Parts: sequence; structure tokens; C-alpha cells
Amino acid sequence: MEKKDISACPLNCWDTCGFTVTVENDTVVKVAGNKQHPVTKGHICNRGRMLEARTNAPSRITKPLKKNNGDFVEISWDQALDEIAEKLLFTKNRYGSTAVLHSHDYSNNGLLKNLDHRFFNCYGGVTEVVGSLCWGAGIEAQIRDFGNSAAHAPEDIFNSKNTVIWGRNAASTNIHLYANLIEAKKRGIHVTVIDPLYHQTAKLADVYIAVRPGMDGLLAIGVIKQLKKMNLVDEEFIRNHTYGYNEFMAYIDEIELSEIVSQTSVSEETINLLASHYSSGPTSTYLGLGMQRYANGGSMIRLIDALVAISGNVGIKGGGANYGHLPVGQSFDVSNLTLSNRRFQNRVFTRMNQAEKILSEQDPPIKMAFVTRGNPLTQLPDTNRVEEAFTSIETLVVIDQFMTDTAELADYILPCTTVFEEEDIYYASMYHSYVNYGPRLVTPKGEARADHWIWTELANRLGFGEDFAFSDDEFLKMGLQSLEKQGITLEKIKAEGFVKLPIQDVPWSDYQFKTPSGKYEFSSTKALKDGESGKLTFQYPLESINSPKQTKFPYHLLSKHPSRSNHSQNYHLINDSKVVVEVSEKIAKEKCLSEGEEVTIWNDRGSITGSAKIMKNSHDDTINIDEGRWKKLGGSVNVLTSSGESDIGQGGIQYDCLVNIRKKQA
Ligand SMILES: Nc1nc2c(c(=O)[nH]1)N[C@H]1C(S)=C(S)[C@@H](COP(=O)(O)OP(=O)(O)OC[C@H]3O[C@@H](n4cnc5c(=O)[nH]c(N)nc54)[C@H](O)[C@@H]3O)O[C@H]1N2
Ligand SMILES: Nc1nc2c(c(=O)[nH]1)N[C@H]1C(S)=C(S)[C@@H](COP(=O)(O)OP(=O)(O)OC[C@H]3O[C@@H](n4cnc5c(=O)[nH]c(N)nc54)[C@H](O)[C@@H]3O)O[C@H]1N2
Ligand code: SF4
Ligand SMILES: [Mo]
Repeated sequence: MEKKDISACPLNCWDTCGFTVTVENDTVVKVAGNKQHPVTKGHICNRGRMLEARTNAPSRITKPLKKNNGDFVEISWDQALDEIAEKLLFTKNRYGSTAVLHSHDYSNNGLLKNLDHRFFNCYGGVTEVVGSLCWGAGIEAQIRDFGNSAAHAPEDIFNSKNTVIWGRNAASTNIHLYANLIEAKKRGIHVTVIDPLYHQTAKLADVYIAVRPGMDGLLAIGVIKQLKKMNLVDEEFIRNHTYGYNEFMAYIDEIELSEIVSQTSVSEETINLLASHYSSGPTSTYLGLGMQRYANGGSMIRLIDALVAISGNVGIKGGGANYGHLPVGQSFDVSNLTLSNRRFQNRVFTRMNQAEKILSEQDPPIKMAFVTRGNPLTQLPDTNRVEEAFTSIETLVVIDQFMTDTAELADYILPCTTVFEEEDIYYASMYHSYVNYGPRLVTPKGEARADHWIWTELANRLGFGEDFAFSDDEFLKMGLQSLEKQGITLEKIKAEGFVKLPIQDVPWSDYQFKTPSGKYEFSSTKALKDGESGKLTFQYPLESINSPKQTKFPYHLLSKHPSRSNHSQNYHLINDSKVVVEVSEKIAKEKCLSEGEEVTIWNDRGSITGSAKIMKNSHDDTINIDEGRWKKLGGSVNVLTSSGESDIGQGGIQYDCLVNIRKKQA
């Protein structure tokens, strides 16, 4: 018997779609969009639809596995959990609990997924990873400027006269923004795209600007200079609601426009055009995340924020510097789930430097590691070093659904359920303000178990089972404590399937900024309190046209998100094992490369081989290899990327990367 139910996409994505899922004989047969969902409106992407394949795939791991003399053998849950619990006890007694590393990312947006932290805190506190591979620099930038990172409601774009898509590949990563852009164009809203890559989103633009990677901050300064020259700054907003403006303007006065033109590869005429769009608003700006994965990533976002503010586009309908949407996550009481007060000790590695730390830290050394909700062997920068580090760990436990690069290295693999086999509520602090419900729709495949079942079982064996003696509903209610007081109860979310959180549709419309001064801050007093200058200046990326590396490695390597996969989660299911190296027309000419030809890209961290694809209109010195590919499917672009950290916010700098390219040697 066929049955249709609502569900939700759990993937780490801007859109957080509502689903309608068809189930037949206890099997998911189809995933479609829920037409009732006010933002996602029945329209979903292939990554969402492929959650059916992820659930039913024959290659899924459905039994606990243990490595024996290099090969995996199936074992029972009891054996796996008993042995892992014993090793946890032994490690804690012998070396202290911080000899255990919990390495995780955010591949599933479920509220209950936070219970891994509860487990490690109740165990006594382990070595945790902090910082972000994803958006860290930009988030800290917006916290410094506004006091928080908050986006306008998706439909507010239709109040804009102009919109600027600044480094966000919406056609592929944020499909409902892309759908809105198509509609916006029909309504006569002017669309500008600023991106080194001429991708599908760029093709939609009225004006496309191929900026040099890592130079957007300078471009923003150029536009601000022209606004000032033409007397088009919003004097009233600046006078009443900002802090540090004069100092910032004195700083940018020193920078010559000719210098900006040569460094950004953007003409004076185009800079003036941007100035005219920003001053004839409302103009909305949608910032992407790729753009801040640079050593100067924080200053990039801060300077674009400054442009939005100076041109009078903050706090108004149809305006905004839309980046993250933290008020969503801030609505939940996640700390009720994680119990950080139970932690006796802890140590932190940043996500980027965890490989180095695993290899070097001796007090105590990392003896045991758990990987949850992540695939560090593919997704972390400088993958060769990451492989060395994770190989060196005595006991590696990986909780996953598939035999990823990371799982291959594990001593134990614990198979977890997919979204349709477990109950949770899902939200993302990225684009819209809805929380969605996903019920358990089918019986888990084989012996797969929900992550928090695994934590509960381990907790029982380690003597703190009472901290996990709660039902799913009880845990969910802990996370919803504050929202329940405002009438957004678990019952309501379950009954309605999706509920809008009480979050402003136009942030900062009251001009009550959450910064220490209560104003929009060009000069950050939060940073000053933290012992930094907080001044807003342009910084260069680490690896760019001015860096010494440039002579050996003259090209910028970007590694944008793949359109057909959510990071590393789909390549193996779409049988894609061909590395595609997108090169600009200029590079193809310089190196005499033809379409489809085998090429090798290399730098001092590693090399990768793939087939060349020539990109029209993109920035002249730019190469792109999409991220997320497993080693056995051609290799991760991260063998080339740097494990450095952004200027602020402990962010990754994967796009701050110079390489060279040659024809593959026969
Ligand atoms: N299909 C798909 N969608 C996804 C994901 C996925 O893996 N696949 N992942 C999700 C996640 S976790 C995230 S964080 C988001 C990210 O969403 P996006 O921010 O849209 O995606 P990215 O690929 O990180 O980078 C976006 C763009 O930044 C551009 N860029 C790089 N450097 C610069 C620069 O210096 N200046 C400018 N102006 N642009 C630059 C790249 O060319 C790219 O087009 O996407 C989410 N959606
Ligand atoms: N070069 C380069 N590197 C990048 C980026 C880039 O743009 N360029 N983008 C970065 C960004 S924005 C991000 S967000 C990260 C993402 O990095 P990750 O989050 O590590 O990447 P994913 O491939 O999404 O997934 C991780 C694993 O989680 C597993 N998984 C899925 N659901 C569950 C679950 O419910 N429980 C458990 N235990 N496991 C589950 C999946 O099977 C998958 O193997 O990558 C970063 N790395
Ligand atoms: S991956 Fe993103 S766009 Fe695709 S279905 Fe999921 S939430 Fe929607
Ligand atoms: Mo991300």
C-alpha cells in the first residue's frame, strides 16, 4: 500500500526544503517537494530526491564493522559497543578524557544530532573541534558589524530595485533564491552577479563582474569611494546609527582607484555602475560563503557590509547584507541537549589544524577519535596531511552510512539511519525562518541505528545512562523550551509539518544593532575588547598576485560546491568518477589545452589529475575543481588546499590557493 507523508530535507543547505515522501511496503519510493511549504513550494533539488537512493542503496553499510588485519568484518552491536566502551574507559583512565577526539561537521541539520556533544560532555569532556570549514570568517564579520548575522525573508527580494549576488552560486546551492531571481528579473529588478566563475547564476545576470579571487573587499572600497565622490552616501543613517565612519573613510581615501582597478580586474566604468545601483535602491545583496574562505575572508565580508550600510541599504525593505541567518539557530535551546556544564575538562583543535594537532599534540596524545556527521578525509583542507593524521590514531570510530574515505580508515564503523528512518526537526541558520518536521517513515535498513541510539547505548555502558533516559519527544522538547513558551510547541510542529519562527523579516529595521555601541560599527568595539584593533581595512589573501608563490604557481584554484552532490554525499551514487578541471580561456590558451584533455594541477601540497573543461567569461587566472570527490572516485581537490585560517572567526581558507597546471605527462 502506497502512503504519502510529509518530511524534510536534513542536508546542510541554504534551503531546508519541505518534502512529500511516498512509502510503499515499508520502503521509501519517492521524495518530492511539499507544495504547501511557503518558501520551498514543492520545488526540490536532486540531492534531496537522492535521499531515497541514499536510504535504499545496496552499497549502504547496514551492520557494525570492525577492522581485522586490514579487512572489515561484520560484528554484532553488542560486541562493537562493549569494545568501544571499554576502550573509552581505558583511554580516560590512562591518558585522560581529552585523549579522545570528537571530529564532526554538520552533514545533518537535525536538532537531535546535537546529542553527540551531550555524550562527550557527560564522559568528562574530550578534545573538540572548533571553527568552521564553511562560513566562520563571514559570521564573525557580521557579528562585528551588526552584532549578529541576520537575513531578510526570502520574498523581500521583490521589494528591491536592484539585487547583487555577490559570490553565491544560487542556481546550484540555493535554488529558491535562484527561482526568486528568475521571477525578480521578470518583474524588472536589476540583477548583478559578482563572481570569478561564470556559472549558471552568472548567466542570469544583467551585469556580470568577473572579479579576481580574494579581491572583493577592494572592489567594495572602490564603490564606496565613488559613492562618496558623487555625494551619494546615506548621511543620515551614518550620522545617527554608525560608529567609526570618519576613520574608515580617511583610510580608504589613501587607496587609489587605479590600484583598485588593477588588483580587482574590474574597470572604473563597472565600479561606477555598481555605485549607481547601490545608490538607487533599495538594493539587496546576497553574499556567498565561497568568497570568505580566504585568509582575508572576514575583511571581505566586512567591507561589503560597509558598502551596504554606507549606501543606505541596511534595515530597509528590499535591502540587506544577506549572509547567514543566525536568529534561526538561536531560537533553540541547544545547550539543554549538550549539557556543557557536565564537562570536567576539554581541549580544542580548530577544524583546519586538527591534522597537525593530532600528529603533534602530546599532552595527552590523541589515542581515540570519533567522526560523526562529517567526512574529514575528503572535506578538510590539505587532505594528504589529514590522511596521515587519521591513520596515526590507534582507535578510529566512524559513524556513517557509506564507506567514505574516512570510513575506510576506521577501526570500527557504526552504521547510522537516514532521515526517513528516524524522527527529528530540521532547520538551518542560512536563508529562511521555517523549522520543518521529519517523522520516522520506514524501518531502518539492516541494523542501522540513529546516532543518538548509539550514544545512549554507550552511555549505558559507561555508567551515565540516566543522562540519556529520555524519549525523542522529551529531547526535542528540551531543545524547544523557549519556543514552546511562545506557542511553537512540538505538537504544533508535528501537526503542521513546518512552522515559521518568530524572527524579523527585515532585520535591523529598528536600527537597534547588537554591537557593544548599539550602532552599526565600521570600527569594531567587540574586536577592541578582544584585544584587536577592530579597524576596518583591506587585507590581501595569503596566496595571490602579490605573494611570493605567484611565480611558481600563477593561477587561483577555486573549489566550489558541486551541483549534483551535497559535498561528498552523492558522487558514489551517481557513478561520477571523473575529475573535471575548469580552466579559463586565457589559461587554456597559455598552456595550449583543449577541451577534454588530461591535465595535472599541482602546488607544494599535492597534485590532482583530471580532464580540462574550458570556461568562458570567467576570471582570466582562475581554475575550478568542484569539492567533495572521494579519493577512490578520482580524488579530493583538498589535496591542494591550505589548512590556514581566516583573519577572523576561525574559518577555512580553501579558496586561498595558488596552483600551476600542465598537460598530463604520458
Ligand atoms: N549543490 C549543492 N548545494 C549546496 C552545497 C553543496 O555541496 N552542493 N552545500 C551547501 C553548503 S554547506 C554551503 S556552505 C552553501 C555554499 O553556497 P555558496 O556560497 O553559493 O557556494 P560555494 O561553492 O561555497 O561558493 C560560491 C561561489 O563563491 C565564488 N567565489 C570564490 N571565491 C570568490 C571570490 O573571491 N569572490 C567572489 N565574489 N566569489 C568567489 C565561487 O566561484 C562560487 O561560485 O551551499 C549549500 N548548498
Ligand atoms: N575545497 C573545499 N573544501 C570544502 C568546501 C569547499 O567549498 N571547498 N566546503 C566546506 C563546507 S562549506 C562544508 S559545510 C564542509 C562539509 O563537510 P562534511 O560535512 O564533512 O561533508 P559531507 O560530505 O556533507 O558529509 C559528511 C558525511 O556525513 C555522513 N552523514 C550524513 N548524515 C549523517 C547522519 O545523520 N549521521 C552521521 N553520523 N553521519 C551522517 C555522510 O554520509 C557523509 O559521509 O566541507 C568543506 N570543505
Ligand atoms: S539539498 Fe537543499 S535544495 Fe536540495 S532538497 Fe535539500 S534543502 Fe532543498
Ligand atoms: Mo557549508
